[in-house]
Amino acid sequence: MSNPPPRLLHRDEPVPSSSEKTYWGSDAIADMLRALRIPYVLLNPGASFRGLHDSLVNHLGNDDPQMLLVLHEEHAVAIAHGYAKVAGQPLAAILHSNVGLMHGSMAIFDAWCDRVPVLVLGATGPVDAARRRPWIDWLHTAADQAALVRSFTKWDAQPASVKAAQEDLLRAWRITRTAPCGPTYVCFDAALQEARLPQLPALPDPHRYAPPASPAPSVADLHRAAQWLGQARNPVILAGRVSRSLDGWHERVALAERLGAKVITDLKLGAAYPTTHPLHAGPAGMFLTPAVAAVLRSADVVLSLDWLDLGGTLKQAWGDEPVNSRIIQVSVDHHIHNGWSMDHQSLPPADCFISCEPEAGVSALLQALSSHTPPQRLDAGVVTQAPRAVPEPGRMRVADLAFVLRECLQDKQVSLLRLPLSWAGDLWDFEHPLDFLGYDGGGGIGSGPGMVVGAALALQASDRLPVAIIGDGDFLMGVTAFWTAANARIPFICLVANNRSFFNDELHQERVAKERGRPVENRWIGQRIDNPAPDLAAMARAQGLTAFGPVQDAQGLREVLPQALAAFGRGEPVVIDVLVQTGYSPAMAQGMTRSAKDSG
Ligand SMILES: Cc1ncc(C[n+]2csc(CCOP(=O)(O)OP(=O)(O)O)c2C)c(N)n1
Ligand SMILES: [Mg+2]
Repeated sequence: MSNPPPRLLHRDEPVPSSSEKTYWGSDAIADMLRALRIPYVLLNPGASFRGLHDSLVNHLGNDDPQMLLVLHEEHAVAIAHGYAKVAGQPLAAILHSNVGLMHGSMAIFDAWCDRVPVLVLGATGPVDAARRRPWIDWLHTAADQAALVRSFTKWDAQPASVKAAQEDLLRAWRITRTAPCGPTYVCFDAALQEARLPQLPALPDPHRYAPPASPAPSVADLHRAAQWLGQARNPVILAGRVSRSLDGWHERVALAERLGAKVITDLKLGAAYPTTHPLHAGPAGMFLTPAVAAVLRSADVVLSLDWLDLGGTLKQAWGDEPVNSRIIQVSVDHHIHNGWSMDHQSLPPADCFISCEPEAGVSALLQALSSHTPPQRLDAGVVTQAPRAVPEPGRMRVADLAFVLRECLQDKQVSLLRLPLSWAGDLWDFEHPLDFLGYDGGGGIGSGPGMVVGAALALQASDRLPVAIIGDGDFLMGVTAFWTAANARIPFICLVANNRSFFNDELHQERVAKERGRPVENRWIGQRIDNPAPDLAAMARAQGLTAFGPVQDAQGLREVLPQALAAFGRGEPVVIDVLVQTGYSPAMAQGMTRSAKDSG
């Protein structure tokens, strides 16, 4: 197990409890959480888990794990999600019954779609109806609470004894961390939490319940894939859902170089390949740009490293024509697919399906191809990052925002925790797996602020500067997540690309209006966040953050950034409201608004 991160700057310290002689069911549950070395527990309080709450404060002293209070359950899970994107390890989010779980459900879906581990814990009013308090305990109880989230969690349980609760926590902890990772849910009966125990049970040793390592590729599949790749004239690697490991990063580069393969990356996912490398096929997007689609279409062999939506991506390149290249798929994602959630995306062809995690697959392929001579095509036909225009006075596009950020932060190791939908892949270079963390998995607006807080929390142990850029719609839906950062002193710099609109949907209305021959000028109605324009900096300040803005132009941003960095240096979370012009990259606008009848 990895070491827990260093302590936060601020922890609410309880007065010590008198030396304890009596123990409770929830003490044993809390002990198990400590044994699992869960460093932080995110929660919004609720009577259904008041027993566990007491155990965390008075039995464990609010230490290992430390509580982080959130103002909305969605943020509890989103913070754990952001943390897991960096650390690869789960935090616990405790959600009150049934309403807290309902509040948290969108964020659980996001974590599920993003394949990150989160230990979601919850509670129910006493399962024994005779023990329920009138009225409220009945509202706290459902016959099958986990049914609310079962379709997008990997496993759930409602243990009936303390021993079973400990075992269920171990199982949830193992399953959530086994690839494909995803949230698990354990629901504790209020009566079990509040039952007096004659003594604390012995704790199982978590080391004996660790998740299995990635399965190794089958020898026959590996041999076939290596042969195809070795003989390919135009191999292309789709670098998809990979880990934040630096070794894995270097091995992907080594494999691409050995094969002379071009590499395509995806802006929905964390950095997977150096965008400055000559074999990077061109700026990433949430959809392929025409230039990158052409690179893919030229492939005679495609190696997908758990690419998100391989089927849909092949369709972007080949349209309705048959995919005439050999497809090698390296993924364990099929293990998580179910009949409810379509986040498995369309069914891709796989001429060779290697069932293992991408890192293990790449290592094995490198070995299998160790005597392969790299072809002389390292710089052939490469699409480089677009030239970056200097901002003009009085204008602020998202590209200008990116330009000024690069200019002012070039000497720092920046981790981009999040980017807005209006971002284009050529605005920033990624040269390390922590340079960019990707999107939210499920497309849930409002997830941004919580995930920013969680990712910044995980990065506290590093030298990195956590910077996020989020949409104003995302900010407004999730802004109270920032209070937790102020309360716990988790520093970051978050810029809001504020176009005063849910602009993505303006594009949809424009598309529909065009199709129907109706006035596109009306696309803004029911979309614009204006009249009055919310004061975003004031909203951030109201959460206890340091905030600047609205910044109107590049010069304004240049003036504010040093102050933001100084505040960050003092350990403060910072928001900068930047007014930007509306606009998406053409590939994004087209990809987002296409209709079912469009082919390709
Ligand atoms: C919870 C939720 N509600 C609504 C949507 C639909 N939706 C997708 S993008 C978007 C607009 C987001 O606005 P903003 O963050 O400001 O980004 P912009 O499109 O303006 O760049 C909305 C409302 C969603 N994805 N999630
Ligand atoms: Mg917006």
